[in-house]
Parts: sequence; structure tokens; C-alpha cells
Amino acid sequence: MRRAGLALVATLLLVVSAAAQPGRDSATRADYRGTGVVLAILPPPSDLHVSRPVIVIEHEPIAGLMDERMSMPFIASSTTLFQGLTPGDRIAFGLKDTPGALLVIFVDRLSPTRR
Ligand SMILES: [Cu+2]
Repeated sequence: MRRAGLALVATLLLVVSAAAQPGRDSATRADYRGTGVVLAILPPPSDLHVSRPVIVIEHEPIAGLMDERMSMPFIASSTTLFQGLTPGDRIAFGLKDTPGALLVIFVDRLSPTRR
């Protein structure tokens, strides 16, 4: 009986720690995923948005969303996504379809691109 109780507590702790990982959580919440190269990182205020962070990505086709490769700006959910990012970096990113914006909710740096 006591053993079963401990196992239950251990299981609950695992569930809680998995839920607490923000990167992982964002990745599972993404509606679309893409890859591309960072062209510009624009913390607010910028020419593209007064109050929200913007990232310009030359992205590959995004399954279910855009069939062509193109360069375009996206609003980012937070400037913390920009940490460690430099224009020219190759990234994988996740998009969330929210009212008013297609939001970048996570960015993973794949490898620096040399041009
Ligand atoms: Cu696009």
C-alpha cells in the first residue's frame, strides 16, 4: 500500500516537471512548423511593429499553410525567443494561429549559415 503511494507521487512529479518545460510545451502547441533562415530580428518598437517583436524569416514551404519559399515578417510571442539568434542562422520554428496574428511561439537554432 505504502509502495503504491510512493509510485503515484513519483508519477505525479514526472507529469509536473514535463509540463513545466516551456520549450516543450510551446512545441506541442504549435499549429504549424517551418524551417528557414533568419533575415532580421526586430525588437519593438520597429518599423514593422510599434509594440511587438518581429522576426523576418526566409522560410521553406510550410505544410498546410504556404506552399512556396518566401521571405516574410512574423510577430514573435516574446523577445526571449531572440536570445542567441543572429541574422543568417538556420532555424526551425513553430507558429500559432491566434486572432490577429500568426505568432512565432518557438525558435530552435539549427546551425549558423555562412553567406
Ligand atoms: Cu510565408
